[in-house]
Amino acid sequence: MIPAGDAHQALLAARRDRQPRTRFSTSDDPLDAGWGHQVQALDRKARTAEGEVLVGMKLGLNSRAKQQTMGVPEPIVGFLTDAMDLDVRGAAAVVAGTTQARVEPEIAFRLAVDLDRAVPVWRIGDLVDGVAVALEVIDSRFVGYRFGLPDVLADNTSAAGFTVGEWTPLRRVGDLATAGCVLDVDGAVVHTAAGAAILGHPLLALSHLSRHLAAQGEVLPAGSVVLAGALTDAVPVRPGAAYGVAVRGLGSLTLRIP
Ligand code: 0L1
Repeated sequence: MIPAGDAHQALLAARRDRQPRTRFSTSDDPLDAGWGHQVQALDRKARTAEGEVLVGMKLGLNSRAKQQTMGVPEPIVGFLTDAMDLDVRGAAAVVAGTTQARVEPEIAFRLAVDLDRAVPVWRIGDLVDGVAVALEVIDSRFVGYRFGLPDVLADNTSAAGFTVGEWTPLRRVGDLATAGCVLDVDGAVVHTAAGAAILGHPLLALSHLSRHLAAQGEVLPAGSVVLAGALTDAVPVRPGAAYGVAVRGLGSLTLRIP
């Protein structure tokens, strides 16, 4: 088994040199999710030591569309820092550091309280102080996005960048499960979905996250952003293109790539 520290260094090199690599897990050495989390924790420690600030968490592979496309049948959790915020850092800077970037439509939640325990589904709404439409830029450090569960966890769930629209209080948003989502590129619709694509209801992503954090003994502070996971398959990033997402009740958002 490749030691977690060596895998972390290899992923750093892949990111720095913009040179995707082959996956670590093989049929002879399948690795496991615990190993993936260990590598991800090393990445997070290194980034915060360099001054990046943790601003939230992201869930991935919450929709059947994404699970089937990526061949990983369960949700995954990664972290977000201020350096990934496209509005802080600028889309040009984030995209310049990627090699095979893709964009996907998301629903974002803002935490009203510290998330410090596993929260039952019927109390999840109490955790949320705002909901927004969002776009995530992902960039796998594995050639052609070919990875297994431990690999994608080690690679911080392919996180590269994100942007969030206007926050709306949860009580003013209708049923998120039936909210329609439209993703367009340069005005042409490429994917559609409903909120239920995310685990049956986007709020269940928060429930999943609360159990994950409780298992890790970790607290996510009030004010943090949570990306609930892509509603549809991702689309490749092209220089000069504009990516638009609209979700009923949450409004719309456009990301322009220079
Ligand atoms: O590279 C990937 O597709 C893994 C991250 C998935 C992000 C998501 O499903 O929201």
